[in-house]
Amino acid sequence: MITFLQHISDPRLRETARKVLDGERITPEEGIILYTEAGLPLLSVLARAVRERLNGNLVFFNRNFHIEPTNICINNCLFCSYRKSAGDPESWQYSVNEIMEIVKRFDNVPVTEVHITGGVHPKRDISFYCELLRAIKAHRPGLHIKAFSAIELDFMFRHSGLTAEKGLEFLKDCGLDSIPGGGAEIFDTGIRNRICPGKTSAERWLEIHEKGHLLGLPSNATMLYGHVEDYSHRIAHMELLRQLQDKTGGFNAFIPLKFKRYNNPMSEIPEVSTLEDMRNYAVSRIFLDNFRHIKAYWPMLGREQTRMSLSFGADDVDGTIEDTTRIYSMAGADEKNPVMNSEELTSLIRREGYTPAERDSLYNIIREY
Ligand code: V47
Repeated sequence: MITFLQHISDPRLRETARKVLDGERITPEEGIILYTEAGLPLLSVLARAVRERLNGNLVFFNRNFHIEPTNICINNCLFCSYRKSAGDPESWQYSVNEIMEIVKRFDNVPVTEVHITGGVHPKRDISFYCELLRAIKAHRPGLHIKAFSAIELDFMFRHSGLTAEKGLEFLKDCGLDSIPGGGAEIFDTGIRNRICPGKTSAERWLEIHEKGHLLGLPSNATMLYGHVEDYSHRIAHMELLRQLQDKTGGFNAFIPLKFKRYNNPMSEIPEVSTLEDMRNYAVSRIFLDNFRHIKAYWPMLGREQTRMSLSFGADDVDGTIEDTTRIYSMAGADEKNPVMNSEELTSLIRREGYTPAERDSLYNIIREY
């Protein structure tokens, strides 16, 4: 290993690489050095060392489907290709019965998780969402419900005058099992005001996740990158997540989300390259040393890029999805019909030399392939 490090001429980069290989935490400044000074081959070596320490040779996936109850939203995020106003012919708002019809389509499919998230509907309150959770649990008690981003939750709680703690306790009692990672975007206030003015603040996002963790509701965390932010904003975002994870240990996975430019008001911004995506996977894998899992969300990335991400620290490829999400297809994702069965997922993972492991929502292994 000493010989390998000797080939790195920049002393700051060499010291950063040494720390990573020795299992030491790197500082935010060292995170920036990795983004700006490290070549992709070095990043791949370092990220794979970290992923191997945490997950051996395993790459995880689950069997899941998504429900997007509505695309009507009080927010007007500039990166969003999906939001519509009430009354727009392209808007939708499913009733509890209509959502249950979707759930029932999977009655004979061995899915273990439903992921529910959508727009922040101005007229729906927490009792609507509780009724939905209860209906799903009554129909299929074993299905894990990962639902409602901190943005949707913030609105529900404010609307009904509940604290985050009380609101989460209530939803947990209705059947909520965990919280997805959406709505984090970039925590920096200046960037947030530019890309999603008026949206729930970073502090509130973090508060809701912290309260969830303390109540036994694990969650994920996302980062929307590749638009107007720079590396310092990405590192500051991950530093806040790393600090919260040190406190609670409640995050399951970190999910970098690449900004997709079609059909939204930020379309003039070019998308970053695949090489930049790989750089970002690797730095997040290395920096977030207390997150066990880094998820490459294949409906957004595309199959080939997902394969590549496994060499840059990703150890989770999300799930089978079953063609049930529109957030990315409407924003110009390569995957127009996001559906991959478990055979396709496992062969994608195997082709990169890893061992596929089907997991449940808490990363317990259901089956190794
Ligand atoms: O918060 C919206 C992003 C997120 C665009 O927890 C966009 O397992 C890129 O959070 N280009 C919602 N990104 C999706 C999400 C998610 C996805 C997969 C798994 C999990 C999980 C969570 O989608 C939003 C926003 O950051 N997004 N529009 C766009 N044009």
